[in-house]
Amino acid sequence: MVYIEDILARQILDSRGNPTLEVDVKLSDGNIGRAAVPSGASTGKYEAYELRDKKSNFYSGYGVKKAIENVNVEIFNTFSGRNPLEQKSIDYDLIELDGTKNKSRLGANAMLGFSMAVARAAANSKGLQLWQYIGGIRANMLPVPMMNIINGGAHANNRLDFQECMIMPIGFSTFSDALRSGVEIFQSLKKILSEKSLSTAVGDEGGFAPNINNLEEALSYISRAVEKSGYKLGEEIFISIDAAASELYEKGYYHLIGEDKKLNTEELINYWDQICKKFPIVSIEDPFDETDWIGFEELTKFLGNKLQIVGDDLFVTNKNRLFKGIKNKAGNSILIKLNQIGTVSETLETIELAKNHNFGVIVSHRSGETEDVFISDLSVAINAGQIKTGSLSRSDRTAKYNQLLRIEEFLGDNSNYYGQEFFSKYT
Ligand code: 2PG
Ligand code: MG
Repeated sequence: MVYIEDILARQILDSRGNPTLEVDVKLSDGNIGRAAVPSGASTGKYEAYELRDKKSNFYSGYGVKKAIENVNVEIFNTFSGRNPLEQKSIDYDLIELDGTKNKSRLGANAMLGFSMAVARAAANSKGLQLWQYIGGIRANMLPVPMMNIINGGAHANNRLDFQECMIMPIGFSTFSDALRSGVEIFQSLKKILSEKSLSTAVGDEGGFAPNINNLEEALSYISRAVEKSGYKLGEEIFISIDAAASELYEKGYYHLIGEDKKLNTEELINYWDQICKKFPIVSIEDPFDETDWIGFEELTKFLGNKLQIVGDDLFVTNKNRLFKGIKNKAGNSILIKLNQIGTVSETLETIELAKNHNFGVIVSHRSGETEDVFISDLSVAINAGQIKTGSLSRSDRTAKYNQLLRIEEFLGDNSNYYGQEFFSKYT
């Protein structure tokens, strides 16, 4: 039997220059699995706990020394000698070892780094690519990318209230053509913005962060860029938004400072309705606060057959929260982030629950990323159909697209692109 011989965590840097963990799992057959852990900025309050040292004179409190020690001592002592193919029992023993509800003792970052590295090591040991190992022979679907080409909210220092304005190249038959359209639109947008003397510096996810202060203006610039690139908005290219509304919510109201508006839930529903009438929007993520179940339910009732309504902070990749959403018809899709829940197995279980109830599944990066492309493989492994991994600049973002290009090439004629299926569901 192949077994885990060594486990080694080290500190590396994420795309914001903050420390994070990279974990190596070395097997008795000589194979190594390596994984790095991402980190959010607009984190949901129900996410698993990210362990930071909080010593202000050391990486401004962002150090991960304790999390690294937890991997190198406790996790190593418990899991060396184990069979890496037993992902599920390893993950559940890891949860038990931690012993807390939110993974705060060992740290979800420590746990996830190990869990992901085990999966990679097992794949390598089997001579398989990660997506093949996780997905088996049914894995063949390349995802529609949600490309975040205008950044706002907590990811940029402009006045745009909402966090992400994304394009979705749906009307294409291959991933590589869809990606190309995104790149061309991104470059056109750059020209349009600079002609208007607006900044073309990029935000955390590689999209532009021009100093504009309302959503309509941002979407108008995107519409022009689509047109200038020779694509048809509403036929080939559609718009998707991550409102990240938890960041705007205080005492029952949504404070849109850039737009100078203070809206209650009902007024915000109306706001979404109006903006959907003006632009071909097919997906809105976190249109309401993570506690505003009523908002999600009402919007789903009202627009859920036309629109993907995605829970990110609402569900935090957590099976129990998703279950509540399914029961109450709050949203119709889930954003999947491994580090919101903290192990590979729990992530896969949440995905399975979503799929069994016809919820859309979007595999997602975090705003603080690394060069690790685990999520690209995951998106294909589970035939998610959608991936959200930022804009068309910054290697931390393009690395994910580049891995999808490699997988597409490998699958050749066996590959499918989700565009048409998405199209028939929501457009
Ligand atoms: C989000 C993510 C990723 P963060 O809100 O969906 O785009 O941002 O990682 O900052 O939570
Ligand atoms: Mg989000």
